[in-house]
Formats: sequence, structure tokens, C-alpha cells
Amino acid sequence: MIPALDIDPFCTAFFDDPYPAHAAMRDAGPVVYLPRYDIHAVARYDDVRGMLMDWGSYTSARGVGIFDFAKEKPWRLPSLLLEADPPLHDRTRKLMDKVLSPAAVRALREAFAIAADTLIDDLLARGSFDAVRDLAEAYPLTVFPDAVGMPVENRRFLLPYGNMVFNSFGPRNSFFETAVADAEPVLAWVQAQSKRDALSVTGFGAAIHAAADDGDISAAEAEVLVRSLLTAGVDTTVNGLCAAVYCLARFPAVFAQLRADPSLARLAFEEAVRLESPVQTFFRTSTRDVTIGEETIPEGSKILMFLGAANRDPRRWERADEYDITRRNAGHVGFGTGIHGCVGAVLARLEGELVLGALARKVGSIEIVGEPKRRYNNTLRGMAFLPVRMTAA
Ligand code: OVM
Repeated sequence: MIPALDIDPFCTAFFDDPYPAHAAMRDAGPVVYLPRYDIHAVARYDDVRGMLMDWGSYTSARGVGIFDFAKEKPWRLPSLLLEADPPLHDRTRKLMDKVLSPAAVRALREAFAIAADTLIDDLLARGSFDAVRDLAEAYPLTVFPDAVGMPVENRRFLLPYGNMVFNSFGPRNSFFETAVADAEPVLAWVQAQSKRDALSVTGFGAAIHAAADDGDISAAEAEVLVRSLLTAGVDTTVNGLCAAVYCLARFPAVFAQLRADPSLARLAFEEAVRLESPVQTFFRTSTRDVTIGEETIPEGSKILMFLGAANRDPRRWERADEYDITRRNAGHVGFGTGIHGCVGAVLARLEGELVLGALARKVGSIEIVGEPKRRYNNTLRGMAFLPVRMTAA
């Protein structure tokens, strides 16, 4: 018997405090059934990881949201990476791995470091500010579109677009409807930004389009791959940086530890990604009757993977709910793993390292000075408002 749990993972109460429900799902068994949405779910580390590694049994090509592309027409052209299986996926992924290679990202380090130092200097001069808008959003919205080769105008449009796409992986609830209304005015703009002529001749966008010249992909495919960057490259890092600042502000002793050794910046960011898991969930669809634990789940089932619950599974992590920047957290699944593991992780980690490094060197204290507000999203975990005061070191 697969345990059926009366949990709604797409509602305000759940988003406000998902941890008791995460624990209930993990403790109920390796796989649970959520009748409210007629879906299965896995929340234990081993089972989430096992699903991520087995793309043959758990396809992404039928969508990684709650809707099955085999039954309903997808609302947008499917992503050639996220919503594809091999062999198509491997062809596009190989190209994106090259575009976002460690060497390509290393070349950005100097400019990204200057941007991080400048931002933190400016924020210190202000003293009090909203760490969401003025820090966690401001930094990726500068460095990432620069790296892609986008014009300076209207970059904030990327936020409502990402918010909509990440909401669209969940049910058609009020979070989704609101996000669609917010994004509607920017849809044409995003589409236009993926075109070759909209992008500078250097940058990730141009590199993708150049692959079309070599015949690796078609010109139309190049645009859809640029769209992947624009979709997945901003809201994710915004919420990752937000998670890190939120952790450092809540745990001053950990911030002191980081200040004493700024070389911990990279690990401090990684640990925030583990603990807060900016991308909380993705779905897969079973391609055959599959066995999880002792249970059989039929072909064509939508199965929700709780990355955030796996990253706090006490079966895997000691003091799972603690923000510990010296722990060995390398196995966390906050960036996924397997063939669909985050293609931009090298870039995200660079951003995290440089912002947290600047905080470690320049800032003496971070204090939360007002009521933080959560941002509700069917996939992403993050804040809408985080008022803080920072003092100089
Ligand atoms: C894409 C895409 C969109 C959203 C998320 C994502 C986390 C990828 O269009 O490829 O990865």
C-alpha cells in the first residue's frame, strides 16, 4: 500500500513552512501518493537521487511540471534541455556545456568580482535596504544579462518571466494565474531577446547562435536554447543569493565564521542552496511500471521530486536543518544531478562566491530590521522582501 497523504505542496500554508510536511512524506515511506493532485511524490534523499539518475525510467520529455505533455499540449515550445530526453537532450546539452564551460565562466570572473564589490560598497553606503530587490535581484540582473550579451534596457522583465515559468510547473492555481498576468506584457520582449540580432556579438547568446553556423543546431533551436538561459538564469540565482543572505543574517555566529575566513564564501553559498533549496521540486513521468521501495507505480504517472526535502533528509544529513558552512555538502541535489543537473551551476557558484566573498571582506554585521515577506511560487523558494541593515567591517 502506498501511503496517501493529505498534503497540498502548492499552497500558502505549505510554502510558509514546508518542513513538517517534508518530514511526514519522508517518514511515510519511499514513495507517497497525494490524492489532491493525483500524483506520486518522493522526498527521501536516496529516492530523489535515484530518480534523478534514472532518466530512462523517469522521463523529462513529458514535461517536468504537473501536466503531462503526452496528454496536454504544452503551453510553450518545450525546452530542448529541460524537457527533452536523450538523444535530443545530449546534443543540445553538449553544446550548452561548451558555452557555459568552466573556462568560459572563468573569463568572467574579474568583471563579476568588480560588480560584486561595487554593489556591496553601494549598499554599505546606504546602510538599510531590501536585500531581495537591492542585492539578490540587483546582482544577477547586472552580471547575467551582461554575460549573455543582452542590451541594458528592461532587464527586470526577466523576473516576471522566470516567475511565470517556474509557477507553470505546478497546478493552475492563483500563484500561476497571477504570474501569467504579471508576465503577459513581457512575453513578446523575452521572445525577441532570444534572436541573434538582439544579442551582442560576444557572450553566451552569440556563442549559442554561432553553433547554428557550424550546423550543430538549427537557427530556430538556437533561439529556444537562448530562451533557456533567459528563463533559468536569473530567478534561480536571485533566490540562491537571497537564501544565503537570509542565512547569514539569521545566524550571526556563522557570519562571523565567514568573516574570519572569507575563503569559505563558496561553501557558504553551497550550504545555503542545500538548506533553502531555491528550486524546491521538479516532476518526472514514469516510462514503464516502476518500483520504488516495495511499491509499483504504473507507467505514465507524474512523480514529484522534493529536492528541498532530500536536502534536509536526516537519513542523509547530520543536523540536517542547520546552516553549517564547513560541512561536506557536495552531494546535495539543489542543482539536481544526473543528465539534467544544472548546466549553469558553474556560473551560479561564481556569483555566490563573489557576492558572499565581498560580504565577508567588507561587512561587519547584517541585521534583519523588519518583517520579511515570502515570495510564493509553485517551484521556487524565496523572499519578496527582506529588510536589512548592514554595517561596514
Ligand atoms: C529551460 C528551463 C526553464 C526553467 C528552468 C530550467 C532549472 C530550465 O527553459 O530550459 O532549469
